[in-house]
Amino acid sequence: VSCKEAETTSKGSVNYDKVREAIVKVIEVDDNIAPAMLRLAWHSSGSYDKKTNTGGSDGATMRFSPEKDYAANAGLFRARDALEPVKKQFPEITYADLWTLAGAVAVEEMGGPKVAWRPGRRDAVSGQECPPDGRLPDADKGTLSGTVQHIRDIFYRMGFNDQEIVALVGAHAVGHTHKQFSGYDGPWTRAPTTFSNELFRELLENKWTLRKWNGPDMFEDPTGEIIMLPTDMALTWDKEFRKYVETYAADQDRFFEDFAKAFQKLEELGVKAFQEEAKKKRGWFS
Ligand code: DDH
Repeated sequence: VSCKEAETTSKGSVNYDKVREAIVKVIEVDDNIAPAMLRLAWHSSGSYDKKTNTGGSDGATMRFSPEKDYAANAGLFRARDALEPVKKQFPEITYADLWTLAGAVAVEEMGGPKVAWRPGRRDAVSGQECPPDGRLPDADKGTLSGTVQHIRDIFYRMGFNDQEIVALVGAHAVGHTHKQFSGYDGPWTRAPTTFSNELFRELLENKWTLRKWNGPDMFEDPTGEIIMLPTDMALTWDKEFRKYVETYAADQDRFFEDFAKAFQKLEELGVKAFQEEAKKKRGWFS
């Protein structure tokens, strides 16, 4: 079986507005699932490598081992499982389209910007196409310079610049870290189901200290109620990153606009159908 034949693509007449409504219903049952959906979309897309044009949301390979068992993806079964009834209800949509659409819908439902989204991703049929482990960022590389360099290595590999990196990490305004999944513990903001520029404001407005505990190094505010990962703090310690932290802390509209663009780009990295369409548009093959 050739690669082409082994793939499945969203067929014909999926009513994507109806799929959106079904995703919203899932979020209405438990709004803590929205941040997990956003993270599922990010982790399925963020495995992209520009040089080899591999990884990314196309294929929805996180359904398979080894990718679903990578440490970075711990806990994402919550979002995958929550979306399973939607897939059952609309069997023609691919998982790859469903997961990325759910990311966009989650952002919107939490009060964030509208993220442009289009269908066309295919589903792989086995784990053979899984990207290698290690393509998603670690939250800590031991030193400030090592951590800053790591963030750039990971996101430049996907094709992002410093401004886009800071905008994307603004997603940590929502959701929690979970001791049982990542070893970290707590939310970044006091409104973890509201998409806003609050991550940037909290980063700049608090005095952050290392939490004294026997878990991994992380930072907490004076109340100990909200937290930052070393990679989040690094955005304020690096001069280039900090510029954008300050811009977004002062201007939520600008953050929303830049996040929506960067997130759409993230969700479309490496999608073969979109790449072919872009080539045709350039006229080389017509
Ligand atoms: Fe993240 N993230 N993330 N993150 N992330 C975690 C949770 C969530 C890093 C590490 C962690 C992005 C970037 C980074 C979300 C969205 C995004 C957790 C906790 C860790 C650890 C997981 C757990 O315990 O359940 C690191 C490191 C980076 C980095 O850039 C260096 C980006 C770019 C996004 C995005 O969406 C664009 C969301 C949402 C969550 C909350 C999930 C939940 O279940 O709640």
